[in-house]
Formats: sequence, structure tokens, C-alpha cells
Amino acid sequence: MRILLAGFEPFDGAVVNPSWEAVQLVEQTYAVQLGVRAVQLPCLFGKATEFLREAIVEHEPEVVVCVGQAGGRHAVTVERVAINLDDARIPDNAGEQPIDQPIIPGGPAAYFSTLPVKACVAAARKAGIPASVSQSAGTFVCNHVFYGLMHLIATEFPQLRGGFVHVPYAPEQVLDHAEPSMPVPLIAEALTAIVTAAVLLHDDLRLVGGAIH
Ligand code: PCA
Repeated sequence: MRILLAGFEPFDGAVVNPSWEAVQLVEQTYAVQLGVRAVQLPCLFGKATEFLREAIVEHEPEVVVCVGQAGGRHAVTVERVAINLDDARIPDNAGEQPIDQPIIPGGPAAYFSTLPVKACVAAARKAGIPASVSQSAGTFVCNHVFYGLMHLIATEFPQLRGGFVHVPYAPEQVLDHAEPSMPVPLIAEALTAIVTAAVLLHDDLRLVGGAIH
């Protein structure tokens, strides 16, 4: 099995991004056993997806899981849907701040993850780590890359399965303010459980996991 895990570089003035720290840890531990390769994506509209496409061409993975930081979330969240919209609240790392622009003009309004999202959540919880389904990956670079990945799968790589996972801040990012956080080794364990579930299960489990709002 070949698995590509993509994390992001720090953004918005931060010095670390737990997504990149965690995917590296998974690679270090499971490179051989699970066939995991970790790559870092720039926090840039456009370029990040191009970089991801190059990594897919180079590594020929069967499953791609992109991972990003979602500061303020208290759990590891498996994203269900990517929407065809860039609407940046802050600039990306090159100062780009698209407002209300389609990612792919004329593309579908949305793509669903092709990971078994409920099974992935269940696997992380079974490992003892707080996890839930998320119904929105936002409208910044993470949603942009998630949509870009699903569009690549729809148009160029039909055998590939893929999706997106958002992770909380690492503790060192919130030392002086009241925000939830999760140690990077725990995030890495959750990602390992999620990737394993994604590899083993093509069809999702029918579990409660929706949201009222
Ligand atoms: N999180 C941002 C972009 C990069 C990252 O790690 C997001 O959620 O869009």
C-alpha cells in the first residue's frame, strides 16, 4: 500500500503547524509498515494543489490524506465535503486573499471525501483520541487543497481515494491563551488510526455522526 500524507507549512505568523509535525511523525514510525510518505504543502492558494499533484505523480499513492491545522477545534476532525469556493479571511503566505471566487470555474459546487469518514472517526476514537466528522473545511487554503485533490481524483486519478483531516493546535501554540490543543504524538496516533481505517475499508460504516448545526 502506498499512502501519501500531506501537512501544511505554518501560516498566519505561526512558527509551527501541527499538521506537518504530525504527518512527519507518522512517516517516521510507519514509512515501511504502512508505506506512508509525508510531504509539506505551502500555505498558498493555487501552488499548494500544484505541489500536491506533483507528489501524487511522483509517489503514485492509493490513498491521499491531506491534513491541516484548525485552530480552536478540540478534536481531530475528518472532513466530509469540499466546496468550490475561495473566501479568505486572512492572506495566504504570499499575501493572496481571494474573496468569493470559485476554485475551478464551472466545476461542481462540491465534492465528497472518498475516505470512509465515519469509520475514520470511529477508528480514532477507538484509539482513545477525541474525533468527529466535520461538515465544512472552511473557505481558506485547506478547503482549496481538499477541493483541488478531489477534482484531481475526478478528472485525472480515478483509482485514487482521498480526503482531508483538520487537527487542533499543538499545546505550545496556546501556552498563554484559552484554546483547545492536542499533543502532536496524539494527533499522529489519530492519523495512523484514520489512515489504517481508510486503507482497510472502502465503504463507510453506518454510524451516528451528523450535526444539527
Ligand atoms: N490550515 C489552514 C491552511 C493551512 C492549515 O494548516 C486552513 O484550515 O485552511
